[in-house]
Amino acid sequence: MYLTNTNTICAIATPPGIGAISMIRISGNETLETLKKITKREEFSIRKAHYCEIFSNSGELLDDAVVIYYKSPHSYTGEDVAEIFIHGSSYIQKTLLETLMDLDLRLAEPGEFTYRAFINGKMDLLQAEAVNDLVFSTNSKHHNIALNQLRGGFSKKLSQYRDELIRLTALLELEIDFSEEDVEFVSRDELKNIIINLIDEAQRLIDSYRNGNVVKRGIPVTIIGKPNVGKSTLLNAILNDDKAIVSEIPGTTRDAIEDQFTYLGHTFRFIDTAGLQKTVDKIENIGIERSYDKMREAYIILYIIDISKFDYFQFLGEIDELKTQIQNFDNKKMIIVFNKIDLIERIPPHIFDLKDYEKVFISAKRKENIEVLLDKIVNSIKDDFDLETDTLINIRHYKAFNDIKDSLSLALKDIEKNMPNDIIALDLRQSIDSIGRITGEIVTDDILDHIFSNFCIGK
Ligand SMILES: Nc1nc2c(ncn2[C@@H]2O[C@H](COP(=O)(O)OP(=O)(O)OP(=O)(O)O)[C@@H](O)[C@H]2O)c(=O)[nH]1
Ligand SMILES: [Mg+2]
Repeated sequence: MYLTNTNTICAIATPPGIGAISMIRISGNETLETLKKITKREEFSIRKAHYCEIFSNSGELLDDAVVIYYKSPHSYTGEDVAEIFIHGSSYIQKTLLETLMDLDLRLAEPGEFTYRAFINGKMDLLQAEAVNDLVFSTNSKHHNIALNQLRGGFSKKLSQYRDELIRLTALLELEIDFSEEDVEFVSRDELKNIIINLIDEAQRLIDSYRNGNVVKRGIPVTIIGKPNVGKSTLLNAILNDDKAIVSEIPGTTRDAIEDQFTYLGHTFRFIDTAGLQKTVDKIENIGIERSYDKMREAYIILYIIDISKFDYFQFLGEIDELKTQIQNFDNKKMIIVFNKIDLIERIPPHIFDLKDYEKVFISAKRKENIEVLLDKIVNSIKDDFDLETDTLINIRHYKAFNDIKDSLSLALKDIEKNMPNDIIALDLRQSIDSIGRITGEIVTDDILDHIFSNFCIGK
């Protein structure tokens, strides 16, 4: 999209709308000239705050602003950059952007500033992706992983991994040059051991993606139960929003509805589902199939029961039914949520016979004990998501590490089959290429387009 484009670009970097302050960013060769024109000021020191008047193209005094000028290459993009802090009125923002465009600046595409930083060697692709992760992080774990990646912690590790592969490949290729003399620069056993260690490390990273992705997208908590027990009311109570339709008619929710919610530093994805019942209604049945899918996806299941209608033996039957539907049901964490406690005078018999289950008593409608439930959810995950900072959180990296593992496994097999050095070196070279795809040394334009188009404008 913007690959060959070298215009000077501009964008509002702060969130859209009205605010106390708004920041407009400029990057490219025309930055300094543009600043002079809009401020009617001749001198700008580098990386100093300047209090300036800003004029529109028609000469109208638009605002008093603070301007910072960064000279290439010491800037975010590596180009000349300016940051203009204006009052956050929509009129000022709009008029200043129009003025900049009249001066032949172009509106930046999403992620274009970071794209330029990547092209100009200010960061590798992994770090550029981490910028986006950092911007979108909603909890400390996702934030820590993204920050480590942005600051190059993971890139450094990758480059050590890559150096080791390059060293091995070079030794193998050197042996080819000396093939007449039958020398061995690295013993086959040593080679095998190093490759096994590298495969183990790749596998550890591949495995880390499962929890890394959960932390990034939110830990899935699926709300299930019979129709009309108050599942949607509970979702709304947790989100403090009228996200899901609630009614006294059983079968109100037809399709799964979900939203993120962060509590005590954990981001959860709460999923409300269609009530489980036997029905001939075709649409409702599709919804119920989806409820099962969402249960399979769940890390935690909230099983909602209308306490005023609780029936012990019916409940045991329902759990048996779920076990037949959900393969690894016993491995999931489940909390039984007895809802509508406002309707009863005393706890029905048999409830305390359910000793093996975590239980909470709430009134979703009156928003009673919602925090007790949330605390139980947080307690149930214990330290499952205390992740290493080099956890994979990006599917692109996950796929690349699978490729790395595959080519290293092939190398191992080829060594065992006593294949010639050049074949083994080829396997190793393939894994080196896969690392290059992560850091962006080998990358196609469409991959770059895809990565940067998910960014915010102005970043
Ligand atoms: N008294 C009382 N009524 C509740 C409570 N929670 C929900 N309700 C009522 O129960 C009825 C059903 O609530 P919903 O949240 O739509 O139930 P649901 O489980 O989502 O139902 P389906 O979508 O049909 O599966 C509504 O009339 C709610 O107002 C509660 O804590 N106390
Ligand atoms: Mg519902």
